[in-house]
Amino acid sequence: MSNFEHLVIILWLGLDKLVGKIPLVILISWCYITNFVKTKNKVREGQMKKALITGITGQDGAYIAKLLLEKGYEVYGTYRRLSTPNFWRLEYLGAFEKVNLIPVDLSDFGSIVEALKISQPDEIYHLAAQSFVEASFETPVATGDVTGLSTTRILEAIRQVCPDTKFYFAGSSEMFGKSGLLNGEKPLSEKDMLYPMSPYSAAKLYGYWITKIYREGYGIFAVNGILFNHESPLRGLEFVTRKISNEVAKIVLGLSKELRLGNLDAKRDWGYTPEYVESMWLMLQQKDPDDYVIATGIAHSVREFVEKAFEIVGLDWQKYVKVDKRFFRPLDVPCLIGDYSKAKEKLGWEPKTRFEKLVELMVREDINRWERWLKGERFPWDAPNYPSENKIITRALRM
Ligand code: NAP
Ligand code: G4F
Repeated sequence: MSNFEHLVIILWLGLDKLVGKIPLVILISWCYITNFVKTKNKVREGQMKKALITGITGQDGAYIAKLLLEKGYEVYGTYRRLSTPNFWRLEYLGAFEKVNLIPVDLSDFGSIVEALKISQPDEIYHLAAQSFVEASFETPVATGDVTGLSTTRILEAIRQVCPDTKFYFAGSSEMFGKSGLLNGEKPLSEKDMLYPMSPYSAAKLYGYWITKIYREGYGIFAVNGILFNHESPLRGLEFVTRKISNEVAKIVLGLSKELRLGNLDAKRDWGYTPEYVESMWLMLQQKDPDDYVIATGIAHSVREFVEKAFEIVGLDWQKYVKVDKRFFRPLDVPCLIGDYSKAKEKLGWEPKTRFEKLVELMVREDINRWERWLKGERFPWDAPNYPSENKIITRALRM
């Protein structure tokens, strides 16, 4: 509804006592119907922008789907067939019913081409990836394929089918790898050296370069977002921040007794995901394609995250946290801090949510979910179905 229509309803509410409820009901229905017709007409007239999101079931995919819907886009998402559907994040954000879903296997070029023909997107956000760094040591070849090579499949499909479509590649601060250490823990910018330390980041580096090659070689509007770690209550449970917030919630409610972690000294620059997906959209609204670092400029150690999370619930972390060999990696990036000054200058983008607030909102949301669960409420959410990590035999354990 337009602002004018809202205003009319508010004024009418004032008159409600005088004229009775029936005209009000008619007016509201009329507003919704005209709004629905307007939206349909926009699609028909081609005014509404269309976006295709790969990895729409993931953390970033769900948040950007919501953002684009709010901006009036017609949103399409690709997903892979799983034996159990995995749309809980979209449901959680109220976006599930509003997006169009296309089954795609990223190793299958034909299914990618088909998705482009169906959606005819103005913008593609390529977010699908094997995104867990630890798992990339377990499955380096598959990670290379989905996280790296699938980027070429999509770019090649764009080149053949819809060369005017704008393309976003989800690059990563992991690509800096050892550069963070060599840089003396100074914030890393677009100009710093990329020195990957995992099969995941080597695959991302490939995706980053192929994105530049299609931009420079074929004139495709293709950008690299070099995003530092970003977190939220929709973060996967295997990532350290959500693992901590979820386990702290369970401990404080008496559902768990300990939290087992790996390298507590690693430092990361953690931001809040809803703000980070806005930067992806901004990158595709610029006149020219370019690459941007997105970060907060401040890093904290895993230990600091743990301390803060336990402090929020008034517990002493040292009584609950155990260091466990299984969560160490063959190689681990010691420190990542980002310099987002280019994004600030060119995109007008800045982080808003700081570390303390981020930890707090994650812990509070996990407590809220487990409290509801204890009361017997069931709602879309990952944690109760997650296997105990004791059952998972990681590479570190086998070494
Ligand atoms: P996420 O929650 O793990 O989501 C990953 C998405 O990729 C999910 O939709 C997942 O589908 C899909 N996917 C995984 N393997 C696939 C495969 N073999 N075939 C098709 N789809 C597959 O990751 P995220 O945090 O949203 O991150 C989004 C992107 O940004 C990723 O490319 C990630 O590498 C990159 N990135 C993330 C961060 C961060 O801090 N979050 C920072 C820098 C870059 P299922 O739901 O079916 O598993
Ligand atoms: O939360 P993490 O698994 O994230 P990581 O490896 O930094 O990767 C994430 O951010 C990247 C951007 O830099 C993305 F590209 C990538 O897709 C992903 O989203 O681990 C963070 C740190 C690591 O140093 C890890 O060794 O936490 C350390 N850590 C310590 N104990 C642990 C644990 N990580 C996990 N996952 N689980 C632990 O028990």
